[in-house]
Amino acid sequence: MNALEKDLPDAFLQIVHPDEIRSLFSTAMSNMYRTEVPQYGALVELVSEINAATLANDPELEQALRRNGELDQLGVERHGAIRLGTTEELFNIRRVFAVLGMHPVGYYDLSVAGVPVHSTAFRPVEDEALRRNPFRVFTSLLRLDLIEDHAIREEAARVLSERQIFTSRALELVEVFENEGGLDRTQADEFVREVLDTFRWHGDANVTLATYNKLHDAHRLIADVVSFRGPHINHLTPRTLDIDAVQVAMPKHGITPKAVIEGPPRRNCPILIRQTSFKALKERIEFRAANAGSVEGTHTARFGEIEQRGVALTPKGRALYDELLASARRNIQVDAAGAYAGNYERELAARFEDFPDRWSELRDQGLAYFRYSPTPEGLAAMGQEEALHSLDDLLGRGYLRFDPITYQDFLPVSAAGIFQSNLGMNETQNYAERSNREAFEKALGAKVANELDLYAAAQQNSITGALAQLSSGRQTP
Ligand code: OOG
Ligand code: NI
Repeated sequence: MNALEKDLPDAFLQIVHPDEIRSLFSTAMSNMYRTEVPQYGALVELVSEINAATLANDPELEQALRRNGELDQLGVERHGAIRLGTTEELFNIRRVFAVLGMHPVGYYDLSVAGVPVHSTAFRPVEDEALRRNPFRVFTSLLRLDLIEDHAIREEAARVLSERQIFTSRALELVEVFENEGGLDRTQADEFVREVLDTFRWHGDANVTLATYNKLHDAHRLIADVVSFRGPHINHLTPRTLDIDAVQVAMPKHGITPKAVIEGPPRRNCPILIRQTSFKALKERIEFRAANAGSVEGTHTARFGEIEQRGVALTPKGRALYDELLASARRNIQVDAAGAYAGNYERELAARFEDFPDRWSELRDQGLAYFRYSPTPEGLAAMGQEEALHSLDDLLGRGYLRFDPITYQDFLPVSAAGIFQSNLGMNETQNYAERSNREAFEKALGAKVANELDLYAAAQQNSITGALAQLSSGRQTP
């Protein structure tokens, strides 16, 4: 017990940190998904083999990950995705994720890609919390307002209004968290068990096969959200350090990946995020029968995905990324069956030759965010200098170094590609009505954070911290 803790009331001491509850939850979720979808387990093993080989071949990458505090968590790092049906579900999931130290960051409008949802990512936001466990959940809300058929909209809304996706104990514990400022050990363990239930797969549907088919014909996504008791986790995504190697190795392990990797091409300096997935599995479902008993059918929903994360881009870098990606996609479209995949990859690589591919260039041109830290030389020289110099000067003298800040978020075009692949969609039908961030935030009961602000703040904090370390013990001029 330290001096600070001595003065605190007993109850406070027993509170489990949200970062720890998140770790418990992420592990529990992974174990559950492993038993539910064995191919996920196979993919996790493949990724961990390839990560180990990549690190062994690239000591510089290993050092950078270590300095960023990302090495230890690499084996447990992942994101998941769920799709919700009602505004009330979104409101409550925000409260549930807050207990796990996860908050809504970013707004993604998927309607432009023909998927009737809008989304956010729940994730830790503080540097320290990200280092402890960066678990993220891409969370979508179905937009029934985009469905033209009035009868289907009504029916979907009615079915959804009858379900309760959280256990009453889970919601009680959320209230304890909100009122008391935390959960104790027993409550935290219980909370993880109760909340896990929300994300479980249900082999029995809420609706008859006829209703399912009707929903399915309107949009496969509506059937997936509406027909079940809860928002089953539809994938969990481990982080790989070499996505091309995993993509090539997948078929040898009996896993069939989608045709192309979403996001930027392979580069020396990875940017943003690259993702690929394997196709959703066809699973047996017991549908309700009109009178009594059940009728058997199938549903395709759950898949696997991997991601490789790179540096977070500034608004300027992101604009360049969006422009180059759009120009490649204008020229070559890949369909769900993978036609023209090779051409697309070549085109993408050619377009991205215009994107600087050295860390120093990315920094000098203000395209990416970096974390600054003092070098041993800088610390040794501490106090011997007359005055502190500019950032560039300190870098030039080798007193400071910089490492890329990892992108923690998602990309709308990539997310659309993942949706389309696992829903087996080909079309890019546009919904007339567009982005509706206000409605999303109203349902959520909070504003979503702007991810760019978070990266800018992380960079600035690192500069302030590094300069303080270099100058500690003497006056800053
Ligand atoms: C989510 C698809 C998007 C990602 O990583 O971009 C996604 C979903 O299919 O529900 O997971
Ligand atoms: Ni995903």
